[in-house]
Amino acid sequence: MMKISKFAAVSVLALTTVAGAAGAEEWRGWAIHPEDYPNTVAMQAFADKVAEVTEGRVTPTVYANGILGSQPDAIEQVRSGALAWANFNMGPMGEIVPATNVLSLPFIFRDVDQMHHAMDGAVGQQFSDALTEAGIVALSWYDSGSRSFYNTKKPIHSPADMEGMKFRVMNNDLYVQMVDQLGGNATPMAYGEVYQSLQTGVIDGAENNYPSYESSNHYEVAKYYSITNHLIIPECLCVAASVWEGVSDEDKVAIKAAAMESAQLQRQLWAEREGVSLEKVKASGVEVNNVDDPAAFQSAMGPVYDGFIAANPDLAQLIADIQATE
Ligand code: GTR
Repeated sequence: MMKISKFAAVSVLALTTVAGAAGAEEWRGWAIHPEDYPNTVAMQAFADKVAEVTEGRVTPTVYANGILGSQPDAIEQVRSGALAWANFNMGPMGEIVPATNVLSLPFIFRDVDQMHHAMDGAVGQQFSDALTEAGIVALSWYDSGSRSFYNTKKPIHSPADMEGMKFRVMNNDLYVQMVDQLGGNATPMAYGEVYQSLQTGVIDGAENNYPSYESSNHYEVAKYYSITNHLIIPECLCVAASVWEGVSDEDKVAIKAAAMESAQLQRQLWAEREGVSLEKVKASGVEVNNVDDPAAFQSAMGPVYDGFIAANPDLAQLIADIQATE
């Protein structure tokens, strides 16, 4: 089901769940990455497992490569129930579920381990609750490493090097503020448009983790990757709340277990892929550099935090909870 023509994908776009001949319910799933990407592989493993444990009552399918639309559009489609399930990054989710913006604050997590501890415990539950209220049920959390800046012009060593450069960011005003504070110019843009925009000079750079930088082929046109690790954003394996409500209690337990297993697999594949992607981009001539003073990037974020807390005083505790996580 993962290989599908654009025409076929579009023609089924409006159908969330389709009752099959034997009464099986098809769950159409949105995936932004290619078939061999850790997230997509883990989604397919989830799909296979769910079909097995529900004895075909639920048969999730995976539409890879963002063929069913951009991430902001897909989020809306899952909310409305037009799509049954997806793997979403929490970045573009902030515009819809304000609490998830906390996960888009630059340097909110010390490292990926801390992110896992937080998301797998009580903190993660708070985000799940906020998502459920917006019509999206997070069944488990995937890894997305940490994001750094890359560009077509030169290595970035300090924020001053970003002066005057135009960077694509995901759809969230916090990222615009982040790039502003670093001295660059931000352009929110869909993931699928970045390659061409880098190639034609519409933008000078973007930011992402190694696997996305590599699998999207952005490294072919933006040859400088500077390690800032400014964002560590978890991703969910999510189901439309309206679809989830229709599942029996027994199947819910089995599907939730399959989602936890899928997340374990994703994290393992992720760890492997990060190294593979880094080697691949380096071998192709990409210059990867450490920045001179990582703290200079972090301290520039003061106004972003101040503005955020002033506008969202109710989220200050959640920020504190994350910062207090081991
Ligand atoms: C990737 C993430 C995608 C998408 C993309 C982007 O790392 O897995 O869901 O958010 O980044 O930059 O748009």
